Amino acid sequence: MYEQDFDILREQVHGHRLVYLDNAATTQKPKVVLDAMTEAYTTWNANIHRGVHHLSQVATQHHEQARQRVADFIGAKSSKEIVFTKGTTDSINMLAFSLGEAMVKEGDEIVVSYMEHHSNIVPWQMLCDRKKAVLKVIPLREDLTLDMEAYKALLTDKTRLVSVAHVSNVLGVINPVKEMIALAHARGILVAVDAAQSVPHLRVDVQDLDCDFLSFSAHKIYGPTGLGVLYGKEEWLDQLPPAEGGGEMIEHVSFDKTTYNTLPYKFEAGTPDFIGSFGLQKALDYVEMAGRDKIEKYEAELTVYLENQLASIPNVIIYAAGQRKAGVVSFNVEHLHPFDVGTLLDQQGVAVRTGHHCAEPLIDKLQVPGTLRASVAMYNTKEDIDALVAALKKAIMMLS
Ligand code: C6P
Repeated sequence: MYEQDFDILREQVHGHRLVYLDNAATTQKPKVVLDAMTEAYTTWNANIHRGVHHLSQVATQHHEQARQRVADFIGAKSSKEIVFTKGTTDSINMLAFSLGEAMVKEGDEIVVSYMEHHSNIVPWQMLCDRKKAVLKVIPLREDLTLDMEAYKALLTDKTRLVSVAHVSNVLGVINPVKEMIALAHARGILVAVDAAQSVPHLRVDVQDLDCDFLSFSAHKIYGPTGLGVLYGKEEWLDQLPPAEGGGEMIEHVSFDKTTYNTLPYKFEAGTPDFIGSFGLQKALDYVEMAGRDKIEKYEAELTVYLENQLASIPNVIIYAAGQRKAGVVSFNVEHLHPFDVGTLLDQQGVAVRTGHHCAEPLIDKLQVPGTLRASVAMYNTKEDIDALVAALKKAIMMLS
């Protein structure tokens, strides 16, 4: 559905219709988002929160409306809890620095899982190095879901924070974050959710989940690149120090003492991406207009169709087969290198991702050089999946 709103989907690649199945890496942008950003640059571009002049006030209004839009979209109590960042990676780095300064000391523990993206591993490793804290890892079961018994055992008096992906960018599996949050909270432990792969596919409500922090990227939900969101409960954001200094994040500056701005501005040093936030607002409007429940149901069906069609091809191995997934399926072909298969798919116009998907610990665990990963968005169709399957059969024939 809605493929007519995405001009890029009419492009040809190597003489074939583009079949874009790399949406977990980034989604394409609908015309309304592109037009809105052009309109912003051509009619009201001016720096925000700074000028008394008309354009600056219009731009400021749009940026703050976008913040409210994001708050409503993820069910935050207040727009003060929405910090604009450069993306999920930036959100998690900012949180790791800030929370580390305020709440982590030598010997404390941070818990992540085995299926995390590097963005939800490395910032915590860096924090642990800085503070002499310890990183603990939730293992996976045979079926590649989180070992919840092991998770419970990892929560101790030393645990300061759990940071976990809602949806794995490699396996597509949906982790039981609500249950994990309740278990952590029962011991007074904070939880951060990496929602980069869930917000685009599932109705995520931060108050329902009761997460303390949550991150996602605009570019994975039909919005522009270079913009992301860090949600934090007001009571925690209030207690954390800013991660970066500069304009915008201050109240008063003097060489004797600088005081910081109120929430969320104390976390937004420098000129924010106010054109990007307008694009994200339009992207979220677009998703809402299409119907979030309708999209979730459609993509869930498409993902099952994708997995079943791939599984019907001899020698195709599906990872976390049969698990409920959100838009992502990883697979390999026995005895074939994923790069070779991916290259032959590309030559037939089919875009999938190959490699370790920035989740090397998980890929090492699977004992493979990488996987092929197909990921769907609201504009993909069963015809796209059929095209992938036909191209894959041809690639296997050529390589065998
Ligand atoms: N995953 C993928 O192809 P950024 O790059 O900051 O927008 O998002 C980082 C990130 C964090 N967590 C998860 C679960 C992710 O999937 C990603 C981005 C892309 O899988 C690019 S590596």
